[in-house]
Amino acid sequence: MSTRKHHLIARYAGIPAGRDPQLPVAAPVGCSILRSFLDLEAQRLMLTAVGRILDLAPPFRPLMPVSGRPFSLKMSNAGPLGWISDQSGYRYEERHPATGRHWPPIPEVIMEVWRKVALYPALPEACLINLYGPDARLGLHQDRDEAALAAPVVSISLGNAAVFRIGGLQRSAQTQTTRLDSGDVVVLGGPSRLAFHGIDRVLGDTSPLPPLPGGAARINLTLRRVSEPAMGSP
Ligand code: MD3
Ligand code: FE
Repeated sequence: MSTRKHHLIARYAGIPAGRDPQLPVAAPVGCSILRSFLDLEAQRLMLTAVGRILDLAPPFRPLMPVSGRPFSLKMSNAGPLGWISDQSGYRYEERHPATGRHWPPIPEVIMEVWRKVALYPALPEACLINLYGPDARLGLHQDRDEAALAAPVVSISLGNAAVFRIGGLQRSAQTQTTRLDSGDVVVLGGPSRLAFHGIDRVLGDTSPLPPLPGGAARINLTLRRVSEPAMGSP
């Protein structure tokens, strides 16, 4: 059986998915790294779709709540809800902060990844698009602005590789790093859903793809279910 299939079955059964061979320490249960999940053709299709989203919903630089310090990366979103951050806080909004328009829909090529790996009975409402320049990073944080914490977060990496850091459920827990390459998909379900994580750095000249939209060195998509699905809804 392929490693990929093994991870999915283990997660579905609610048992630990074995140690990822590239992680020195066991990752939090529910974290599955599906390396090379997308082939080059699928990655190119996805990039085209992301380019269209960015034409309609241009990348913006979020600000840290309170301090107003800018993030080193830029963001945009697709879907009925988009995640934004400014001096008044983090939240999901139906509209782009600069254009005032609704976010474009999540493209089918991206939805398809969720259907294959999320094993969750509702579709994602937000596709957050993180655009990294060569020197951008993302500090250690938890993703907990979603009511639907039983839904996994699904991450898709495109472009240059990056050093991904993951820890435990408390900021003080031990952390470890692994490399995420273009085409890798990470599923963060179960206990790992609330694990602290971040991106230490982008690794130059590691992209197998043509230049990325928005001039980014790396793009990460995260698919998120935000609201609890209504009982019995598909
Ligand atoms: C672990 N993005 O958008 S993706 C984020 O590569 C975010 O841009 C990073 O962290 C990136 O919030 C990391 C992998 C990832 C995504 C969501 C998670 C790991 C996660 C949620 C919970 C635990
Ligand atoms: Fe995150």
